[in-house]
Formats: sequence, structure tokens, C-alpha cells
Amino acid sequence: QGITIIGVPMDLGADRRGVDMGPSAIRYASVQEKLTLLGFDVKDLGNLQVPTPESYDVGETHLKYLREITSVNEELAETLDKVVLEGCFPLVLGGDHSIAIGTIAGVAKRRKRMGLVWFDAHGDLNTAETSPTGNIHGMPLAVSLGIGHPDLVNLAGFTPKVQPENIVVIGARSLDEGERHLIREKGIRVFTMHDIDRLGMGRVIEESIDIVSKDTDSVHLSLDLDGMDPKDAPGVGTPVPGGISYRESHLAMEMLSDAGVLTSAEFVEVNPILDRKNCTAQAAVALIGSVFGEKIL
Ligand code: DIR
Ligand code: MN
Ligand code: MN
Ligand code: MN
Repeated sequence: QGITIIGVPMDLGADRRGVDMGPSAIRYASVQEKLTLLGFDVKDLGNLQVPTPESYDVGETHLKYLREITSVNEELAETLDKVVLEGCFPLVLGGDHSIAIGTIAGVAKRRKRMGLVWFDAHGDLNTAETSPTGNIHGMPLAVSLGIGHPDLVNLAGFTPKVQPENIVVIGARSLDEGERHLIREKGIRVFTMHDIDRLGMGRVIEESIDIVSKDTDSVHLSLDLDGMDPKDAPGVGTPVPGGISYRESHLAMEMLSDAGVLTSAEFVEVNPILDRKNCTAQAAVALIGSVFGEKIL
């Protein structure tokens, strides 16, 4: 099968600079070599063009860089729609998590019903009204549910992109008040770190696979590296202690791979400036290997 890589060097959606270098860091960690060795036909489209913050005004402080983030996401959605039409597996490299708005719009466009695995320390369920920061990287899951600024919600000409019952959030340990409300209101299945501690990652993923594959025709994995424990993935803008371990993350990817349900994936929030010898990008590439069937034996 073919895999198409797209880099999105976006750092307008978060406060810490340097996440725009994430796609390079992941490429330097040999993502293409790994996938080629696993037997895939890999095509790398390079990076989308992303405006530098120095050249633009931040705009409204409760939706920072809304215009620029919207236009990059529009282009990303169009690009991914083509990749899906070609029958290739889209692998998106970020960039901050605001790019999930375009990724999900692009991969959901031709699908009737998509499942979504959201691996993250955060809920990314804020709106301009509930966000404590105004950073759009804290909003993409809400936007994909059809909640948020109309320019973001209506991207690619349809809304919502996903239904709450087809979503799982894995690894949550830092939620804002408005996000907790939305989780309860929409009945979104959130496996917090508490659940992972109690049930074990194996059970969590078994239940997750049921949720995202029930009555769906595709499943997208949106993986924020800050879902992992900062000891194993220090190169992220908003690290939160007490996260998913290196092995638990691998088990999750291996089980998703064995289930054969994934149809697209994105790896976001790798920030090489805050990293230790590119180990976060290396962790991302190791996880990508497991997603595509790499085995220990
Ligand atoms: C926080 C941080 N909830 C916000 N979100 C992050 O700004 O909305 N998401 N870091 O990955
Ligand atoms: Mn996060
Ligand atoms: Mn984030
Ligand atoms: Mn996130």
C-alpha cells in the first residue's frame, strides 16, 4: 500500500515557538526509511507553506491567527482529499495541533462516518469562549464536532466532521472547565490517565477500537506527542507530568495496527527546540513504525 507524507510546519496555533520544525525533526529521525523498510511505497509531498508570525498580526486574542490558520487548513484539507482519492494512506507531520482541523476535514470529506482516536494530554475541546489562552491548537476536536468559529467549523464545506459517539480521547490529564462540560454534554468517551492506570492500556485500546470502528467506514489517529510522558517525549510545548509511557504508547499503536482499522494518521506538537537530542521525533517515528506493523520479533 502507498503512504503519502505531508508536512505542515505550523506554529501559529500555540505559544511556544519551534513546533514549525517538527516535520523536519521527524524526517531527520528517518520516517521515510522506516516505512520503506516495512515494505510500503512512500511518497513525501514536502511541506505546505505556512506564514511566519513575524509577517502577520495576531488578530483577535481569543482566536490567535484565525485567518492564517484557516487558510493553511483549507489547503491541507484539499491536499488530503486528493491523497484519499488516490487510495493512499495520508500521514501528516506537524506542526501544532491546530492542523488537525484541516487533516480531519480532508480525510472525512469522502467518508460517511469516520472514527477518531485522539491521543493527547489535553482535550482540545475549547472554543474562543472557553479557551484560557486563545490558542487554536486547544480547539481542533471541538471544531471537528462542529463547535467553534464558523470559518473553522465550515472548512471544506461540511460540518460536523465527526460524531461524538465515534470519538475516543486517550491520555487526558489536563482539561479546562469548558472542556469537561462539553465531554459530559456530548458523551465523549475519554480514557483519562486514571483509566489507563486502572484498566491497563490493553483494555483501553480494546474498548477504543470497538468505539471508533462501530458503524464507521474509516478511522483517523490524531496523536499529540504530549500525550506521552514528558520523560519519554520532552520536546513538546505543553508537557504535563504523569503521561502515557513509551511502552504503553507502543502497545496502543501495535493493537491499532493489528486491528487493521486505521485509514489516516497525524503526529503533532514535536518541538525540537525544547527537545533532548531529537528523542521526541525519534519516539514519533518509532510509534509510526508500530502503526504500520513493525514487530519486535
Ligand atoms: C489548553 C492547552 N487547554 C488550551 N491545550 C493544549 O490552551 O486550550 N493542547 N496544549 O494540546
Ligand atoms: Mn496536548
Ligand atoms: Mn497542543
Ligand atoms: Mn493536542
